[in-house]
Amino acid sequence: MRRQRLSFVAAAVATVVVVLSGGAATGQPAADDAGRATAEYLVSGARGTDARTEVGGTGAVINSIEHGMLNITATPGEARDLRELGYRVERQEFRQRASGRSAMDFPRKDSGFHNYDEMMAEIDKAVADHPNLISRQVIGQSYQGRDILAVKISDNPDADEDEPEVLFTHQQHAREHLTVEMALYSMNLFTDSYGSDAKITDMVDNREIWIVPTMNPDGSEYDIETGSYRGWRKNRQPNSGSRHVGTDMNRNWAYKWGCCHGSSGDPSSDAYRGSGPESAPEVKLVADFVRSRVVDGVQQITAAIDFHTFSELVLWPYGHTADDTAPGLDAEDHKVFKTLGEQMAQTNGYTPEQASDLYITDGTIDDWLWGEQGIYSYTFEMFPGSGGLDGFYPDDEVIDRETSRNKDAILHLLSYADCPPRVIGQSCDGA
Ligand code: 0X9
Ligand code: CA
Ligand code: CA
Ligand code: CA
Ligand code: ZN
Repeated sequence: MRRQRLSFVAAAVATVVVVLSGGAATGQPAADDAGRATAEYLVSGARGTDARTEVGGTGAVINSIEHGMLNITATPGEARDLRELGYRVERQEFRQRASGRSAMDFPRKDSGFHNYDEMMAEIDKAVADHPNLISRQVIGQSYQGRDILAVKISDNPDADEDEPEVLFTHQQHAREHLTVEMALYSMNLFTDSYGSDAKITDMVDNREIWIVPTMNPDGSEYDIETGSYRGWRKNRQPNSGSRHVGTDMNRNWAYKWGCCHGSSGDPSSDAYRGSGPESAPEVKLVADFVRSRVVDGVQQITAAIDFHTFSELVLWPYGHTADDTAPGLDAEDHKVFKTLGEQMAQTNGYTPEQASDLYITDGTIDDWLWGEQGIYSYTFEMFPGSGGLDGFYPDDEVIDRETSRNKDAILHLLSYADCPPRVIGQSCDGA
């Protein structure tokens, strides 16, 4: 009791000192010393997809939708634009939890989450325990130089067998830490249950599973480094000509980049699309990795899930248009996406819908994976179903339940990876 109180006071004093010295040194508002150009707001009066797309069109990021109320993160300028459009915009106070713990790690009460080093250690251990089932490769470095991995799970993992390949990507958005736990869960599931669970054994034998456990290690470490969560979303790449740091990686992919008012051109925005497609090194290296899976002119990866939090959704392309079909996505493709998406949602209780039913986005990974690579790609928004910025920081007690919740969905996608159109009774022969 006594110890706890003392450490709390020490942490509070340390915080004050940091804020004061930072502000004095840079002459900038305290909010920016924490790296946050944006704040949390509640927006009312935005009912329906068109209104949400208008809200998103200002560059504000929509965190959740509840009874016509939107929880957003926005810059002061974006909040002003929204008020000018006639919306009611109310500032929310994002309460960060005190940690009583050293820097560069999660608060003690959330120690079940893995920081970057802990994630790497967990992967190294899995490789050491199951060298015949996992191999890991470094596919490049983040802006700040951290290794970004692709973990491959298959029997004969060091051989490139002629099997359908499936890609799981995680944590494009820094604060979506539960998605890293999702990656570690999948990795451990496929290796630990190999040989005892028939379905898993079958998938490991007959598929090649690629897991990129984090795409945004710099942002993730930045989000937790003070012991209090920052609510950070973007990467940590500086923007020339601006004091605002970071690109929203899920607006930076090279398919219809910046096409459709589904991202922002302002570096201060949380939905900043970057200076050009693939300008974020982390996006480019994962895109290069995906391109490297084209063998003899055929993309080996047939299906993919990009994991995010939160809202409990299964989303499919396109996000850049409200239409069900568009160039490159015909009625049949739509039916495959919808059928498989609804079946996966049946298993985890998420809500299935086209990505643009939420709001229009451009430059997202799923549009690129389908539009450029022909990969049946989904976005999963994990637990919780609703909430404000605190929705990004669930207690670590939920990790087991909310990662294993997706076991059947990922197995379902894997089982159709030989020919996703099979789900609507079509064959892929001679394709
Ligand atoms: O805005 C996003 O990138 C995703 N939501 S999040 O709260 N995790 O940031 C939703 C993307 C939806 N659109 C597509 N998947 N295309
Ligand atoms: Ca930890
Ligand atoms: Ca292969
Ligand atoms: Ca095999
Ligand atoms: Zn996200």
